[in-house]
Amino acid sequence: MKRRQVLKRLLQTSGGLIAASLLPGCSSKALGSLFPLELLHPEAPLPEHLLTPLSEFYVQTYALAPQVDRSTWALEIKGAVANPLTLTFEDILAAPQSDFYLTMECIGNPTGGNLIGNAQWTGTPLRPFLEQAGVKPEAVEFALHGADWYKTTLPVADVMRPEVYLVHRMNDAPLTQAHGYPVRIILPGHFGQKQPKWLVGIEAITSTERGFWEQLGWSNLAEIPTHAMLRQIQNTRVWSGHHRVSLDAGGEQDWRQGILLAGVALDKASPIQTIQISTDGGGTWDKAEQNHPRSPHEWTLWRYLWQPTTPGKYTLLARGESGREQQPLKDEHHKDGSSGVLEIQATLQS
Ligand SMILES: Nc1nc2c(c(=O)[nH]1)N[C@H]1C(S)=C(S)[C@@H](COP(=O)(O)O)O[C@H]1N2
Ligand SMILES: [Mo]
Repeated sequence: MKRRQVLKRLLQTSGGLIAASLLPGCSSKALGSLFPLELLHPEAPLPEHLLTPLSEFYVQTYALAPQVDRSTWALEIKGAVANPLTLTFEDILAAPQSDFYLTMECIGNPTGGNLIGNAQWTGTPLRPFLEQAGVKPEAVEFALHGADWYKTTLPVADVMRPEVYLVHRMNDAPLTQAHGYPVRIILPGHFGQKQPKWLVGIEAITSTERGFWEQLGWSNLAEIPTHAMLRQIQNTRVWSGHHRVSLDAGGEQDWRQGILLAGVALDKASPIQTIQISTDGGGTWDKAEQNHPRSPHEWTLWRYLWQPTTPGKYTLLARGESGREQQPLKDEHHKDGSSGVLEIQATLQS
């Protein structure tokens, strides 16, 4: 069977939603297939963007989500600054607005896990406000504060980057309470813990401090390593390092018709150059097809058509490479974010 026919067949047999795959301690929402397979039609290029619907976007909050009133909300820029500022929501709206795509991931996401989502965000750059406030030379870091008393810190230069935004919309709707209504900060290149929701304070500090998660041992910079994740095998959402799939011969999901593997890859700043796929536990590797998002902060989408000929047990791996680094096979430091290659066991029935 030709590649085109194979993919057509996959499209015909995988319309429905699959049952929920749950992470311990994670929200118990039913998850559909990551890639709507219509988007994988061989005649269509890989989509440019794949947005995570809000209904599937993970929520990670250490305490209860505070209820913040937009009309009384204020953001204080304070500490070691020449002119402390208090910004209202109207001040944020009056500044120039733009949209951008960015993938948010929790540092505690196990490789392949569901604590990751891609959204379109709307807001305004933070930098002009910091310039207006006049950061004093003795400032070394900013402490970022949420209305729930969440705190995290980053070096001054990192927070002064022009790509750091105050955002108030996500996927073209106002931020929901769970995602930080009315305003959160986005610091590209860092895991989610560096992006406080319900942002109420930006404080220039003159000695280094550690934030909430950082005091518990999680990485202080929390930069996103180069990592590719296999997320979907045919219409099954893959979600853990111990995931096993079994595929039948014959019937609707006949593996002899070809098996579609698909996933995402991300790095803190460098475009993903290749995603290598192995179906023999790392013995041989083959390049996946991928898209090339304009922003390195949006996940790269990839797919690979695997055409095995013999039944048996296989170990599937996906390994990403950016201009910066090649993804390690094993995780070294779990509290720096999971970066090791996910091993998926696939059994092909005879
Ligand atoms: N104020 C506040 N901001 C926060 C958190 C929090 O608990 N409180 N959790 C952080 C963590 S650990 C992550 S991974 C992201 C998750 O963002 P999301 O819930 O919008 O997906 O928010 C970050 N911002
Ligand atoms: Mo997180």
